[in-house]
Amino acid sequence: MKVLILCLSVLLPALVLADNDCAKHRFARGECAVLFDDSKCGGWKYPVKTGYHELSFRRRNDVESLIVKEGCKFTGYDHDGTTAKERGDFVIVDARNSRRPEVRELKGDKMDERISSLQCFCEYQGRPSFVGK
Ligand SMILES: [Ca+2]
Ligand SMILES: [Ca+2]
Repeated sequence: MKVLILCLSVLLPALVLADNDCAKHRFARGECAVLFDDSKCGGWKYPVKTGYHELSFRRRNDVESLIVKEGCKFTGYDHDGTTAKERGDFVIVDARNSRRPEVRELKGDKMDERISSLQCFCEYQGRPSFVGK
């Protein structure tokens, strides 16, 4: 029993912390989004900068959750490719109108563990956007 209590007192705070990991990330300059191996921002963590990127063999078809910086828009694609058609299915997380990073769990989404390439860009913040000009 004593061992069990000891285990719980060690494990419980760790679980609570893991749950909050998504909100805790501080974006470095130029970072647009962060990809995670597991749900709730668990497992390996891979920050991506703005632009188009193809994931390495180790990271492709493995992303289960991600966060997108406020003011930015993320698109994750099923395949590598130079055209949208080649890249196939995709998932969009649009945080351009957000004041906080947008957390997305991919569980239940068709793109769960399927992202192989991605595109991410940010708009300037604190300025009016001229969408539709
Ligand atoms: Ca995974
Ligand atoms: Ca894929």
